[in-house]
Amino acid sequence: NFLHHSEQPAPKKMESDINTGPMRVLVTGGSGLVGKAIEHVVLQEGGKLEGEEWIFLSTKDADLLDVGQTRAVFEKYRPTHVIHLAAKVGGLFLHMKENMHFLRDNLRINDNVLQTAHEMGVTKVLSCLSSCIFPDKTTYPIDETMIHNGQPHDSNFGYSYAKRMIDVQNRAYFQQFGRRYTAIIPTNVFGPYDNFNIENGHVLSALMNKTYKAKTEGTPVTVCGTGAPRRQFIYSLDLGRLIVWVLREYEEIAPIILSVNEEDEVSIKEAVEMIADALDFKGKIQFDTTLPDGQMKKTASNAKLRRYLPNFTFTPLQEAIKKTCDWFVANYDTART
Ligand code: NAP
Ligand code: GFB
Repeated sequence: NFLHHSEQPAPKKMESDINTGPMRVLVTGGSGLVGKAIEHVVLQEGGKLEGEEWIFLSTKDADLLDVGQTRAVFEKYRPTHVIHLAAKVGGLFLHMKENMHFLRDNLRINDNVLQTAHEMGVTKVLSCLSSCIFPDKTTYPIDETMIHNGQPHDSNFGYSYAKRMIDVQNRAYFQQFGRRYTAIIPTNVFGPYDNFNIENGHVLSALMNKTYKAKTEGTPVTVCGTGAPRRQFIYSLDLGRLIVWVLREYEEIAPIILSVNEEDEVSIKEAVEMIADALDFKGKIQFDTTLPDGQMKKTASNAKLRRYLPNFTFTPLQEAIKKTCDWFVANYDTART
């Protein structure tokens, strides 16, 4: 059906698209895990080109739930391009508690950002979906054409449907106005500036905090669930490098999965052992199987990415976990815990 639009030819450029000057890039959610990684790539790794402006927003600049504040920040910066990361984000346990808030807040943020970008003639918007929004009952590996092929996992249906609507909105802005608004689909992201809160954070950041505390207090580490679920973890700096590439070079409306290879998928248990190594934790690791496993797997194919970037190399997982743990310990007092 019309949503399986990955075969679509790259759309013709709209008059307003032919922006010959340097980019002025507005990054919503610029103060978060992914935003900070893009900032590092742009400012420290030559990601920013001569004459370009990159602006990294947080809620202090504008609460994007509010359409007036959204318009004001767009009018202030007049971006030619937008990387839209801002969202209500959380790990499995926060999702299970607040599906309606995840649905409504993200629908509102996304509509405010996309409609304002359209009204202001933004040339390109790159929004962020997630690999947890795919159908729970599916064949593997999952690819970009399968987003809408069935119900998402019940634990985060609110967030999943809000994210899926970005893909529908992008399609609608293209079909009616020729807007080249697209999206990326990262798998589980981790890295410096993550949310390390034990209750609401994602698995790796929460477990890094738990392991650090266990080492300090001489207590065991408790992993939620069986440790059997499998995930493809992408290091935030690798994702940042790929996002800068997508902004500059990727012309399709259809989303693109940004993930490590399928064979780099690991179990939660294997990831926990890497964290213990990275933090030199030698104590007991126990599994509380009264707690949920959530999705057992959501193996995604990065074949489309490999068609564009066959030689992109990801940071090896153990090395990326070590770098993140070192950052966490060095920044413990200011990290989100
Ligand atoms: P994060 O660290 O929690 O950062 C969220 C960002 O959104 C922060 O900059 C936050 O600003 C901003 N934000 C939240 N509510 C806002 C509002 N009402 N108005 C304006 N800004 C608001 O999240 P993240 O992990 O970087 O996620 C970034 C994007 O990647 C999200 O779209 C997420 O869905 C997607 N993603 C994440 C993962 C993952 O595993 N982390 C995986 C796949 C996709 P403040 O700092 O001011 O709160
Ligand atoms: O990152 P996470 O919370 O979310 O990982 P998802 C949940 C998996 O890690 C489950 C196990 O299998 C949990 O049983 N786990 C073990 C833990 N110990 C812990 C712990 O201490 N904390 C947490 N949080 N999990 C995410 C979405 O789903 O997928 C995000 O919530 C994002 O929004 C991401 O879209 C891609 O991986 O299940």
